[in-house]
Amino acid sequence: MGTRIPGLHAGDALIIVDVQRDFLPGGALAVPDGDKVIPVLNRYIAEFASRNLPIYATRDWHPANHCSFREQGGPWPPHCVAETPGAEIPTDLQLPAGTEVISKARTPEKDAYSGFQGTDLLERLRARGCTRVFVGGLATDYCVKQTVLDARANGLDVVVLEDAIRAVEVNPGDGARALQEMVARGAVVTTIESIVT
Ligand code: VGL
Ligand code: ZN
Repeated sequence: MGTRIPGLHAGDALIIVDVQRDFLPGGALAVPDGDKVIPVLNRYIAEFASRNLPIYATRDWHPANHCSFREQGGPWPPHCVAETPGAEIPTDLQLPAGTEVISKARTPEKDAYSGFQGTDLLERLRARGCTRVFVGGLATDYCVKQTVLDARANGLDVVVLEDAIRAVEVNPGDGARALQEMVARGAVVTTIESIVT
């Protein structure tokens, strides 16, 4: 159950992490039930958009020879190669005009699970006066987790959208452990029912 949180207000932002074709069923690195986050995220998007609150969408945007790919000795099959269909954000995710897309892990040598790593996401949030971020997307145990932990490390209040995240679960329980870690670092957990009144 989500903690009851105050209503949305100025200073809040929505961060949608890595909802991309390769992380959805049928994709190169499919997250189990990854597609289930989309209708729920669309509800969060509608709430933020109707209040003119900023929305950010991060995306994995790898070169074809990225270090996280198995061919290069990394842990993952090739996925989210920049400019390919697998890297696309599916059109059924209803991102409004004005959504800011943040591309990450764009160089061969470095991986970046966090939307803050090697990007200007923090500067963009500060420029818009954002002090609290609501985070959902894929995957709970990798990019969602690292984005949340970095947001906390940067002094932002964080609300994790428990009903709009799914885990890879390389090891069973990784998703639950990741959520515990986020909460231990001060993130609050919520669901859409706590926001839509
Ligand atoms: C991710 C594995 C590899 C993620 C990205 O978005 O969670 N996971 N690259
Ligand atoms: Zn990746």
